[in-house]
Amino acid sequence: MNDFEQLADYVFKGNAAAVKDLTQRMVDGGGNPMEIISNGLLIGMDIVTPKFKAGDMYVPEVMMSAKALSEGMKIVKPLLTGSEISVTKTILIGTVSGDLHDIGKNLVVMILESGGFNVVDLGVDVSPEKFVAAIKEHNAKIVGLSALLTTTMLNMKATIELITEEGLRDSVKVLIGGAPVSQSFADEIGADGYCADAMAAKEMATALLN
Ligand code: B12
Repeated sequence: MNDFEQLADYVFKGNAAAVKDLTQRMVDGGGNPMEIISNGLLIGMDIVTPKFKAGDMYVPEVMMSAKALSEGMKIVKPLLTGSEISVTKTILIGTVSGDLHDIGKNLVVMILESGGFNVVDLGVDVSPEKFVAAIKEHNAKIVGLSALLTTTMLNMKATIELITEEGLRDSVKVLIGGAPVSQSFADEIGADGYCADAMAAKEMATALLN
């Protein structure tokens, strides 16, 4: 196995410490950061995705792989040059007002990062105003809203309404997710898409930006 294959295998196996060590060694040895991402780290996650979909891997294992990947990303991301960063598109994500659930959202963040997206995580209990301010600040192309409560899912609607009022609706796609929401709810509130899980979020985000 060469270093890239070894790195991919460590990501797949969720070995965060080994990913961190090997990524650092590759960087110290003069490895190209973009190649380390594309030919190593992301390849590992590409092994995980179909296995998760087929039911051969479960959420905790996917989270370990995603955590391992993010350890590697932390080392190489700061080394990317301006032009390399600008090809990665920015996605904002947050759990809507009144809602403190973030396990699913965090999983979505990790999987989107594994897909090469620049993800800005606004955290939990994020007001419509905060979403709008962040869209402006980061020039985001996609905003992801998470809600786990039947009461707070209504704040997704309020967030989309404010995005529209602020004249930003044509420049940003809105994705929603979380246990109580559905495609029909997405249609009802005028979201661009609903995703049942993190893998679907990565696929839909990729499709929306292409
Ligand atoms: C863990 C948990 C908590 C933890 C949260 C910890 C944390 N840091 O997140 C704690 C203990 C704090 C908590 C608190 C409460 N909880 Co709670 N909680 C849960 C529980 C058990 C699991 C949720 C979870 O993490 N699932 C695992 C993740 C991986 O799945 P997921 O969130 O669905 O995310 C996936 C997809 O939905 C999707 N997705 C998620 N977000 C997004 C976003 C985008 C953009 C996209 C594209 C996709 C996407 O991708 C994810 C990954 O594949 C659920 C029950 C359940 N089985 O769902 C109850 C549940 C959600 N909680 C519930 C309740 C009632 C509460 C409380 C009100 C309890 C109370 N009385 O205090 C409080 C509310 C606090 C608040 N203001 O938010 C109810 C909600 C009922 C309802 N219909 O509204 C549930 C359903 C439990 C129940 N059966 O009663 N909770």
